[in-house]
Amino acid sequence: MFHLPIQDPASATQTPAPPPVVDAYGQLTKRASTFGHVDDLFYFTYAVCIFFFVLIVAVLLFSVVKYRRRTWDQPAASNTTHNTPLEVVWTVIPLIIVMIMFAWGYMGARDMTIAPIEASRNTIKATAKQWNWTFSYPNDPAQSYNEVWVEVGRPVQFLLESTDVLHAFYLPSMRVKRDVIPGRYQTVWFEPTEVGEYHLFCAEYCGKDHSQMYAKVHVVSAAEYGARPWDKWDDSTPEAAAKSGASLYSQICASCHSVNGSAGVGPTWKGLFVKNADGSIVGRQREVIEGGVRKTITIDNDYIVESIRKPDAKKVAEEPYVRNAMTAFPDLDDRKINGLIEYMKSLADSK
Ligand code: HEC
Ligand SMILES: [Cu+2]
Repeated sequence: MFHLPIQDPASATQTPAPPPVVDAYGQLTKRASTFGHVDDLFYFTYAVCIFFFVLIVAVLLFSVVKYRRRTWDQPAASNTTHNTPLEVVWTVIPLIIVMIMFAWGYMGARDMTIAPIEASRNTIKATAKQWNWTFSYPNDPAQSYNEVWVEVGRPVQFLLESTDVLHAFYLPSMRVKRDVIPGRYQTVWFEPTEVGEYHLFCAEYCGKDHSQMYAKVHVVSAAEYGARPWDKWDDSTPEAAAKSGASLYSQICASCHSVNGSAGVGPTWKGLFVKNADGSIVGRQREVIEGGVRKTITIDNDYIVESIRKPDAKKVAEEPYVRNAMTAFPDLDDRKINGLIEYMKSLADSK
């Protein structure tokens, strides 16, 4: 509803329009040099299905016409109940076909998850959580949210992590899909061949906003990649920090927190801070439960930081949020949290 994960016009990067997205068969065009088996196996399975469909329907129709009962008292032409050679044939042939699909798919899945050395040296971590994606680049403190940049022609590995429930990393243009499983790392790799923008989807139903859990994948030239386009955090002034915070909010907090006073999964941010007549900004009172004890606190920076890093320490005790939980964002660094706080404070003015 108020969740627009991949829109950020101010910072949109210039990439040429991607070439046509579907091939002659209406399939989404493949943009990776890797995993040709996905399409081959798809067409093989498709051909097998069409072949058997036509064969079975043809035999069925033929039999219906040829062996139909011509008069009401006509006795059955045959009472055969078994035919061992025929049964062996129709068991063994499908078994062979299914084993071909299995072996082909298994080898393909293995190729997709065991990365070559160039790809493992270029590993981007993708953290999935309800309902967004966070990307961390090799040896780089800056992260991006619901947008990721990869270099054209360079194999890349994704290390997949979930901080809450099952998700799945699905990038159809690159023909890769991999479950993201809480409590363990999964990997997947590919080599993009075409500059452009592609969609990454969550392909495992993961709750209310699962359908909003998609990200944009920018495949860019080496020069553009070298400029670290994901590092957009500006906190040179409190206003700039609030603006950066607002953009981060819309990417990873807006699915649960509104800024206009309406109720979401979590409390609205409007009115967390209020502006006094003298211009000073102070936090409102909040009923919380800490260690099972209900108390009233005044919202301040420490409380916000704690709510983001350790949301369970003080749970909001006000209806209807008391039953809802927030999962921690342990990866957000101080600069990001400061930007979010500046943004919350900037809302103090809004009536
Ligand atoms: C999956 C839903 C969800 C997401 C996403 C989420 N929150 Fe929350 N948040 C909640 C819920 C539910 C509560 C209230 C219950 C509690 O304290 O855990 C809450 C409480 C809070 C509080 C305490 C607010 C108060 O009114 O006392 C802060 C601060 C907060 N969240 C910040 C954030 C920030 C910053 C982000 C983005 C980085 C974020 N939240 C993303 C669900 C979410
Ligand atoms: Cu998901």
